[in-house]
Amino acid sequence: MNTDDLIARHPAVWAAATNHAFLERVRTGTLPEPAFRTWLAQDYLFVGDLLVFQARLLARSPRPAQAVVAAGAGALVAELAWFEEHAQRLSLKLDVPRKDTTEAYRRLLVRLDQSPYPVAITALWATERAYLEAWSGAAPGAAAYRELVEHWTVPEFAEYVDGLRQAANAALQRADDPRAVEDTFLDVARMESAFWKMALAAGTT
Ligand code: HMH
Repeated sequence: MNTDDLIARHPAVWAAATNHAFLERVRTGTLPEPAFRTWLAQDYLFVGDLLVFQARLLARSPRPAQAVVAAGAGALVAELAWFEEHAQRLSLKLDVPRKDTTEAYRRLLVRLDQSPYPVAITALWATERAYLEAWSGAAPGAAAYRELVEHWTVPEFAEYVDGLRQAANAALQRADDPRAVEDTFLDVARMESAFWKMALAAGTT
């Protein structure tokens, strides 16, 4: 099994993770302001949680994967600063509680600390691959969101995701529990769609 197989075997779950009304509204400029603000604050919390997970993953990454995992962790640190700048511009508070979905995603990441390395690196790839596809579908995006869309559609981000794909596929050659890999892939994909749903719901209630 490799990363392509995971997506190919679960087209509906993957489509739900990467296409959502939230993104369509980013594309057309019809996203309610509270939905955007909720997404920004909750994704900031998520990125902090992802950094914790990724730092731990780096500690147990095999030598060939260290560069991509470390570079990604560094990029997440920069991304936190980027979120902080956006929040400041919008006078948005970032020290808000995690909503249920953000908390559930955090717990999934904590659980992955205990998972075999092939499961964890494949989950990281899936998380980032989902964002690349999701934002690519919203491109170029309405003027207000263009900078945001660009952040996850620049060639550097696509190259990073490809590096993760290679690291995951190298690990999957030796994965002794393909079922656990697949289950975790599905968990990540379902968290991704739940995250869009959570953000949009905040703007429509
Ligand atoms: C929910 N998934 C979510 N947020 C992100 N920022 C990424 C993936 C990519 O880092």
